[in-house]
Amino acid sequence: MSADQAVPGDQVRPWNTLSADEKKLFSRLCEVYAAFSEYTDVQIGRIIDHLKASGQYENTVILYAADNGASGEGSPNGSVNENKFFNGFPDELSENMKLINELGGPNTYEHYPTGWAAAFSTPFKMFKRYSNYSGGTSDPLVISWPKGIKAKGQIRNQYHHAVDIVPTLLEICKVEMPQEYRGVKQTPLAGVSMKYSFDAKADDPTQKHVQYYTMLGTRAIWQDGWKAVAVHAPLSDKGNFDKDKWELYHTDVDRAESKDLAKENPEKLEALKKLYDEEARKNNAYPLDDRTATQLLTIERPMEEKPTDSYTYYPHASQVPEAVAVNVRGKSYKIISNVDLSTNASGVIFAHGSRFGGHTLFIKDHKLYYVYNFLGIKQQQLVSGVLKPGKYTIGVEFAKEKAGEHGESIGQAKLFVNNVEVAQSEMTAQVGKFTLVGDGLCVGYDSGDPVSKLYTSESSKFKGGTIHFVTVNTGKETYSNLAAEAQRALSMH
Ligand SMILES: [Ca+2]
Repeated sequence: MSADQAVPGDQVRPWNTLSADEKKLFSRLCEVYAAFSEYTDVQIGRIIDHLKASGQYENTVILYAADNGASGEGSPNGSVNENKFFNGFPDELSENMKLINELGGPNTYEHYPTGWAAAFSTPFKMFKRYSNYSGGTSDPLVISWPKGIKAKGQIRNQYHHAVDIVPTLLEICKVEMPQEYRGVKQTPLAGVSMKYSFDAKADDPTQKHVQYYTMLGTRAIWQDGWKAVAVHAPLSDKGNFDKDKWELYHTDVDRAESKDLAKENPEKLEALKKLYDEEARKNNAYPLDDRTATQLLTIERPMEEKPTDSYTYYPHASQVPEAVAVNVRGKSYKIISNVDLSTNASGVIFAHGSRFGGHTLFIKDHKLYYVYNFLGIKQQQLVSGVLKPGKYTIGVEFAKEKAGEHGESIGQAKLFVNNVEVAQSEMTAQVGKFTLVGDGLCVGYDSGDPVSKLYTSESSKFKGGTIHFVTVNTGKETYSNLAAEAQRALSMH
């Protein structure tokens, strides 16, 4: 991919340019992935064993495939925390080296470097997210159905796509796709059945004629053995789709898409570009969207309730999923809580996230702590003096001052007890989410994985007192005014 299109995070570092330490780290990341694949395979074997033992194996259709090409989300140096990718924050080799002996364990959320993704996708170009090239989309598909398929251990080369799986299953089951279900008109199936291939020869012609591809700003179209590809990197935020250069491949004879024939066949290319537009309109593929991962993941979603800059949470409730919790990403914010501490008060007052990123306000050894865990890289900590038993208004203020080199928030954090500042420090905060899924916002405990190493899941449960509420405010009101209001509420209890 040309330099003006390429994305730095998707670059591959050539093996012969790596240091001995780097080779050791990169090898280990790959070994852990291999172990994960083997483990997964063994677990699927258990399902097969059960199907055999229960007499269901012969008449069960099993389709075995990955969901895309090898993943290139591990950065050129590999990652010990994939959430860095989703925060637009690069991996540091020295940080990763520190964790080499922990890879594959609970302390890492690892991902192998882009070089392995390129190697695993060979002979195809690029990797996951690049829907334009086969390295992003091609996977082996194994189909097993002992009662219905005579052939055993054979290969079929007919061109097909994941959208062809449902039509295949419907044909096997002799079921017709309803045009309407419970009064709702159904979107017509995009694919064609692959069932004919069970009895076909390896190189018999495919019964598929057209397939479009699109994802994250990338696009391509295949028709009867030819494929047109727009050269555009996913998540690149470069836009200008009308200026994309197109390539042309004769996939019937060049399955690896290695020889660009655009210059020799300009008419063919133009016809395929036109066909892409038709298929994209038919399949709702527009608009093309190449916004970055951080941009996509931090889109404000429409909500039922009116927009507000103040959220109040109470104890004894389920965790609140990040998508509907207060959004402090890239902003200044205040957290204020009224608590009643007895002699042995301890545990989490407020927490959101995990060891891979999050923030938490808690009591330990009679002191108030605020820890902001920036992407698992650094645990930034503010701590008070000893708090005697009693009623308190406690809280934190983070005032964002600027954006750092990678867009992260940099500012001052202050810890307060009864509206008096007890600690202050510079702090770096995330602009992306704390987690992709799970580990929501909690009051009175830290769900799933703990944000701070200073407590465990078990000891995170608040005891020895009462949490009245926790308010998170992202508005303009000063900390002092909000705390004064909370203190008045506390005096009435
Ligand atoms: Ca958690």
